[in-house]
Amino acid sequence: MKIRSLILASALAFATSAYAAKIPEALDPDKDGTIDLAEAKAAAGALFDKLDKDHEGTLDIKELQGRLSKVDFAGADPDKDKTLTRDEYLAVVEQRFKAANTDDDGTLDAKELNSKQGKALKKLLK
Ligand SMILES: [Ca+2]
Ligand SMILES: [Ca+2]
Ligand SMILES: [Ca+2]
Repeated sequence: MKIRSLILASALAFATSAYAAKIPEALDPDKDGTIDLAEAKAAAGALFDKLDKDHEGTLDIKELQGRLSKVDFAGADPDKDKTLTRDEYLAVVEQRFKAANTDDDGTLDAKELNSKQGKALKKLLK
């Protein structure tokens, strides 16, 4: 009995820590365990600046370092000038955020963030 509850306790501790580890702190500054759209956009904006090495205020597909496929890039670049402005980049972020937020509650929890759509979003955040 004792061993059983010990195993249960450690399994629970493991599950809890795994859960906590799933939302990176950098993406969740208010530490409520979920990412809202403002947090996603703030992280995406910071990444945008980091990737924009020539400081032109735009990202080309090379600067994105594989974060968007060619097809996704073309879809994200409606004016077809082969670069993404910050607005174009954040529009993709918002689109992916909404796709990942399957329960439509305005935030992404760890489970949503680790879904296929959530992972696609994460690529644009860090
Ligand atoms: Ca949060
Ligand atoms: Ca463009
Ligand atoms: Ca949600």
